[in-house]
Amino acid sequence: AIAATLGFPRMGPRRELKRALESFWQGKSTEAELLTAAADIKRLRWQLQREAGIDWIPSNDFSLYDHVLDMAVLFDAVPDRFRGMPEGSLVQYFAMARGTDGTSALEMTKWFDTNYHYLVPEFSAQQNFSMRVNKPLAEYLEARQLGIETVPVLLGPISFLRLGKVREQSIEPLSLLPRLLPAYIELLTALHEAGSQWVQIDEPCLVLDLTDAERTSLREAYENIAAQSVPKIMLATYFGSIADNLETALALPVQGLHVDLVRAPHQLDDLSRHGWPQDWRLSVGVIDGRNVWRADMSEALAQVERAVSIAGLGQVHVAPSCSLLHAPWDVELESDMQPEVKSWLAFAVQKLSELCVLKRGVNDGKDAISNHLAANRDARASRKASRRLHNPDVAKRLAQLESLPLARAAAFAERKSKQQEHLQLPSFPTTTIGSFPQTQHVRDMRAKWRKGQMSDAEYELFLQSEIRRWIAIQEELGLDVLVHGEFERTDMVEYFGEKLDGFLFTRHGWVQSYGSRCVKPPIIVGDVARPNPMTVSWTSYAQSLTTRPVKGMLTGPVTILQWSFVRDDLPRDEVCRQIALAIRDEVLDLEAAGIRVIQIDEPALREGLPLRRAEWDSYLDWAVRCFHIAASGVQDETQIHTHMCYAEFHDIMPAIQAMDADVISIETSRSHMELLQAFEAFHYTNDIGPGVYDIHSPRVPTVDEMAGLLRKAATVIHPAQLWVNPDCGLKTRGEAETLAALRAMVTAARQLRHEPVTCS
Ligand code: THG
Ligand code: ZN
Repeated sequence: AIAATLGFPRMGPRRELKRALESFWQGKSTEAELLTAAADIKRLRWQLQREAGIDWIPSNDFSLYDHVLDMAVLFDAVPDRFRGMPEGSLVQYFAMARGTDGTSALEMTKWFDTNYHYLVPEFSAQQNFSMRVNKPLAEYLEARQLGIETVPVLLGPISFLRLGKVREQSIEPLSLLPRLLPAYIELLTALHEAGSQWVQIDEPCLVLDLTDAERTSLREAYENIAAQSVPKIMLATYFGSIADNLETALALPVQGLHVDLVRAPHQLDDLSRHGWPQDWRLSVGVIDGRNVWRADMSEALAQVERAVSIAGLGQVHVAPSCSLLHAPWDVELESDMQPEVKSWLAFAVQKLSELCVLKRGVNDGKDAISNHLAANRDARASRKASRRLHNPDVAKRLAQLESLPLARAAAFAERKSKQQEHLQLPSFPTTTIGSFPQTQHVRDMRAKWRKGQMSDAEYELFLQSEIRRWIAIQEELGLDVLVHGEFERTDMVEYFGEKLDGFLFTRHGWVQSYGSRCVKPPIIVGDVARPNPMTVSWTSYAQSLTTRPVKGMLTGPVTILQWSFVRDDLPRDEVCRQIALAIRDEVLDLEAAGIRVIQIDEPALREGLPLRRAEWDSYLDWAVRCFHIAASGVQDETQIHTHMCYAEFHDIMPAIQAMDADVISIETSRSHMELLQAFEAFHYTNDIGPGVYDIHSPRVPTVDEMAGLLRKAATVIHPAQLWVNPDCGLKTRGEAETLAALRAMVTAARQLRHEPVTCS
């Protein structure tokens, strides 16, 4: 058996790629300097893998921005608006990724159920594909120059098309396959001619529900490819079970299949039942590419041995479940972390060693790795026994959940009138999503405080002065429901994790989110509990400064779960209920402190949706229940808001309704209120704030634009249900543009208040 990886993190141990990109974008470095930095990172990744003992080392898994964008550019799927730019240049590439003053970027969306975002290829009805600068070949040769034979990784033609969109929506992306295939074959032929024996073709769409037409397209694609002189093909699936697509996959003219045994361990049963094609390589993903825990090595070894019994020793690849892109780089960088805790964790570099130990175990026998197995058992036992894991109070509260009424006491209509009595809001009430611009000044002060150059008291005074300044601004702008501005928070999930028991933190555990942007997910290691209030003092302080209602701002349980690395010794829904109870405590403390409007954000609710439809209902059941646990303890008079972004709602409307938030704010402005179609088809009864302007752009929208969007919304949703707000938090915006945009937004709301009711 050999050890294989499917992809490696791109940022570098200290996010060198992020620095190189941002410096280039700011004009502080040249293209040559950027490319040199990228080459250094690529070399480091290859050498690390080779030195660890990995036999199957990928190339072309690196990208300056995104691997899906790379494929679009490679095959010339460049929308017309980018055509004026130098063809094939970095200027054009980054314009597609990030937009320019006059040109909007490609749309960005979540890569399957991860927190990584890819750029959505935009095709047209007249789309022609041709091979341009051959990046996969260049990287393959670049590695060979360093003496490292690599396996080029390509996104498969079916997944590539399926992840894209045709501008003319009546046309199915897969209908473009016959036009894509010649370019795809040209790419594979070039790799073959350069000496590449194997390629890894990722078809993660094989773990989704596929139609018969899609299966036919798969056969068509691979039969056409196999008819040419191309490298041997390892077909990679990940993030779930290939399940009912197994038969299709095993009938394709390829030479190997990768399966994700972490997400779907039973797949080996399916394979052995079906019969393994002779001479095919079987790549078994036994090391979790999506989480940070050390593997259970004896269990992983048993799986690998099982794979050997199916495919034969010479045909087995010991591999991570998916690309290591989704794991942080190296736990050894965590110099402040307790050694015991470190011994529980495996980041990308540690996962390489795990793979190589397993390879030795299966090739040379268990005895050859007995010391590793023993150390692994000890580390796992130490984690299991750790006092960090168990909090008897949490278990007790979870057991009592059954007897808790988990819905609001009164129906929405009754709550709404009680809330209105207290809040006295005008029609088309205005608010914001929670955060105000985190200026360089705010960041500098936080950095000083973190470094100990500023006392806690001084830092608190500074934050209070920012809150004071922004309460005055909001009153002057005429907003109706105010917020404190969240100046004390970096990433919202990190902020709450730091205040809760049961979480671990890293200093360098960055994971790419999109382009140069990274997140540092907290690690949920033990039972989650809230020892002390987390937000009450900031919100109460803000409320003490104004007679208008101040909205308390919390992150919801599903989002905290979804954006953390989660312990693997409890089911996710149980961990989520623990978080929900902690948030419930915070909600009740806010209410007791006199806060009458509380927002519980759930931007990640949609991305947590299982990839297979058959599993949706059970997920939505517990996710919605967790929202109820968090939200339902309050009195009728307390108004619960929630916020969601980047979501397509139409297929989960019943769940959104079941959350029963008094007000939901959603991102709609980029799609010009298209999202509201969902609310048209489904009769949603509670209040809604469809975002009236896109906070991702520095452009200040006009009063007319926003009033126009509101009028459009009012044709679908009763005006009495409508709120007026931007479509997301304003943390990343500048102060001047934020003030101008909010001023215009309030003016638009006032206009609508004076217009005769026109609708539904
Ligand atoms: N938090 C977490 N996950 C997320 C988001 C979030 N996933 C979806 C979406 N929001 C992703 N968006 C972003 C936006 C900005 C940044 C990261 C993800 C970002 N990161 C800083 C960077 O890379 O420079 C680092 C942040 C920091 O210093 O703490 O700007 O909001 N968990
Ligand atoms: Zn948002």
